[in-house]
Amino acid sequence: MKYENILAKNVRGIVTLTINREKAMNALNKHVFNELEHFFAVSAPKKKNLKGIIITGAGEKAFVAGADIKEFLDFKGDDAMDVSARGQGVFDLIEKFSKPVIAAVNGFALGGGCELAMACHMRIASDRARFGQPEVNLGIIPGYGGTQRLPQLIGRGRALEYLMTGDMIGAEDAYRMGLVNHVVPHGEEVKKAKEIIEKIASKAPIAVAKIIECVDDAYNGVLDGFDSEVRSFGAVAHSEDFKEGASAFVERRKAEFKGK
Ligand code: CO8
Repeated sequence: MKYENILAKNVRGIVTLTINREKAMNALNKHVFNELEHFFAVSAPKKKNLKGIIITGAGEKAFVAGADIKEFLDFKGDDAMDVSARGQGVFDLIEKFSKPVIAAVNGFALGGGCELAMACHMRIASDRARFGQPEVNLGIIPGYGGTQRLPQLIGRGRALEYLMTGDMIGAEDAYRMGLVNHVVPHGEEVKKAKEIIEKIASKAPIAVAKIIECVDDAYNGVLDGFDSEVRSFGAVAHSEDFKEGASAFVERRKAEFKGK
């Protein structure tokens, strides 16, 4: 598959994967999902001597500013559960990948972008990074695992606050809350991620793979919150408020929600 929305650069076994839609703040459209899926399911597992993968965003401003809101406008509510489940499936490939995957967060990581970063095994933030799940401003809820992974990382109370207010989290606060592993001066996030991957590459690969597997099992085994998220997402995606929220964003006006 020829990638057009992501760039994959392999330097001595560390692949830097750049989401490459700078003009749209690297928003995740269906093509990005297709390419990410192909990369993690087909291309990366075949790479010999792969040490790890770094995911970052093109340009200076955004890691990924969310799912592509413009794609939602001709979206039929009936497709919503499929879209949510598909996004979760692609992010699960990242979470379950047997080598370290690190998000180098170079700017806004909002909505699906925050969810992508949280699906990675670790997050390195530029001091300019800003995180958040602003879906509530659009009249929907996170659909790619955000209601599950945010509480796992920062705790239930804080996660509920950020999910319900849609407020953004700055890099230092993200560090204090455990959302990111390190904060570095802007522009040094990929370098820091490489240092960590090089260190892990010196450890036993099967042990590393098992650590990833065991940690994931602990989080994903007991309650199936992900299923519940898919059902709830399907329900909110039928609402008038979702159409209003997405239209208001594109028209650059304040949304007027009706609770319908
Ligand atoms: N989708 C599409 N385009 C976007 C997005 C996005 N998420 N974010 C930014 N863009 C575009 C803008 O429309 C603009 O394009 P244009 O120049 O053609 O008008 C360009 O990127 C630059 O954006 P701004 O002019 O807005 O730049 P600012 O620096 O003023 O603001 C922000 C940057 C704060 C990042 C702002 O763009 C913003 O708030 N973006 C939206 C953030 C957001 O709400 N993200 C959540 C999206 S919903 C989501 O991710 C749901 C996940 C689950 C979905 C399941 C699907 C069924």
